[in-house]
Amino acid sequence: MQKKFFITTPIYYSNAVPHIGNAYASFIADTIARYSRLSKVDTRFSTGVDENSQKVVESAASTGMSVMDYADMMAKKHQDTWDALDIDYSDFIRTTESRHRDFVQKVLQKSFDNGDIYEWDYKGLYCVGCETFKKETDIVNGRCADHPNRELEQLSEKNYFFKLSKYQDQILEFFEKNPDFVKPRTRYNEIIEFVRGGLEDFSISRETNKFGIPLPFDSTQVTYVWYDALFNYLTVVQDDESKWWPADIHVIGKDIVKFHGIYWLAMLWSAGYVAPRQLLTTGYFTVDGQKMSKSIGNVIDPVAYIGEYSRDMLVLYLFTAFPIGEDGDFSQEQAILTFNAKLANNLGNLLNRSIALTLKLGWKLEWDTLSVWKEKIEKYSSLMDTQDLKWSIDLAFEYASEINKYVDENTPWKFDAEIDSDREKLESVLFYMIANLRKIAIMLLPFFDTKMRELLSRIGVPYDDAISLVENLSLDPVSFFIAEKGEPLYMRIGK
Ligand code: ME8
Repeated sequence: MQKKFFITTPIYYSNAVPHIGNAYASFIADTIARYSRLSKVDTRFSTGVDENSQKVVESAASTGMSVMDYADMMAKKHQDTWDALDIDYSDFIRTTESRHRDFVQKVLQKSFDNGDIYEWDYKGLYCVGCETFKKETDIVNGRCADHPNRELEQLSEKNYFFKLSKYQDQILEFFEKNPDFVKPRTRYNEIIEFVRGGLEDFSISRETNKFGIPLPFDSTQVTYVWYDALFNYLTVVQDDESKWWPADIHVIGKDIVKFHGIYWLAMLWSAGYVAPRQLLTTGYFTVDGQKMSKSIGNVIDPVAYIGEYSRDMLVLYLFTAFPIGEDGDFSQEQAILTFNAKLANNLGNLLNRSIALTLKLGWKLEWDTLSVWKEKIEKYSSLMDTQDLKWSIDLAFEYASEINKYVDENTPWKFDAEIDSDREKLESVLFYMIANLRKIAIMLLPFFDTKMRELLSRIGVPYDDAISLVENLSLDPVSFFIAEKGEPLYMRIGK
């Protein structure tokens, strides 16, 4: 069997430019995809924009542009954002593309032909914010609990419905057989509980909306945005579906786990496809203790943020502040403290010390034995293989602290390079420092690619892209050289 890995982000609504919450999901997928590529696995990583939404139609109207002109402009802004953030995706999908329309019409027809889609006159309260019908229990003071600034719309129209209820038992059985399908476990349990409560068929078309994919069996209706959006994950791999499907990981926020854990499975089975392998569900974070919102004015633009600080600072903080799956808070003060403590001081210090001592000895260092940190390598790769990114990063920085501590205890600056016995001790301490620094940099490569490659080349052991990351980690080079002192790798922020 061919070894491949296919990971996706949600496709983001294109009525606004991506904010830091969207960037969070993309950084996670990007890091996992980079690790997979560095592990020499054939990797595909897709992202894109969700365009057939009423929100996009409304935003276009407010700018006075045509919907398509607006969608073109916004798709470009999304792509520019991901490029600026160095998100190394392989596919970018727009749901207005003809390849997507053709594919969605094909799967709709399949489900229609096998009797899973039927017509019904429907009345209900619709929230454009969520792009779903709301039940009485979801409504607070006449408004959707998640979008209190929007009026709910009373819709009464002919709709086509998808027989979700038919799949209830199959979904439960699938969950029982696949205990790791949804991570973290709390979300997995939530879905099971929801499904046990009973599944209702849902509407998959709109009569009044004009922007969207026409149903192949009734062109007076357009496809419900969530039905079309989920299928983006299959549209992107139409060039070689049998190789890439099922997707290995869908990275999604906790807000959309029901769509992916319930609707998506039934829609796939109905159209003759197998389920994806895993949903990696992220928590939501607040900014300085408050929900991100335009009215509060605390929505962080990730591009402006990395312009002022750096991508590495943003990734470091987003990944270490809270583990994937948990809710957290983005505190600007903590972001700076974390950056200074871990990248500028801990790692930066180890590099500075290694360089300074090597220069004292001469630029080249050779050694032939080294106690290998085997258990650290094993722990690191098992954490990366289970996408525990926080613990992997933390492990690398704990490792750096240990090496700094070792240096403090061995006081290599006290040795006199002119005395033979001292020189030998100095060489041994230095070799140990640099050999381990090299391993730390390799562990951090999927997170901070550019700077870690720079670090490795500054200690004279560039990364060997012909072999896997773990092989690079396990090999111990016999020589290092440091030609010059250079600028600090990371400049401390503030005093
Ligand atoms: O839901 N904290 O798109 P969307 C963490 N188009 N993550 C956050 C966040 C926060 N405060 N806010 C948003 C859609 N996110 C649909 C998806 S997929 C077939 C269709 C992230 O633009 C989180 O990953 O509203 C969430 O799922 C995603 O942004 C929603 O982006």
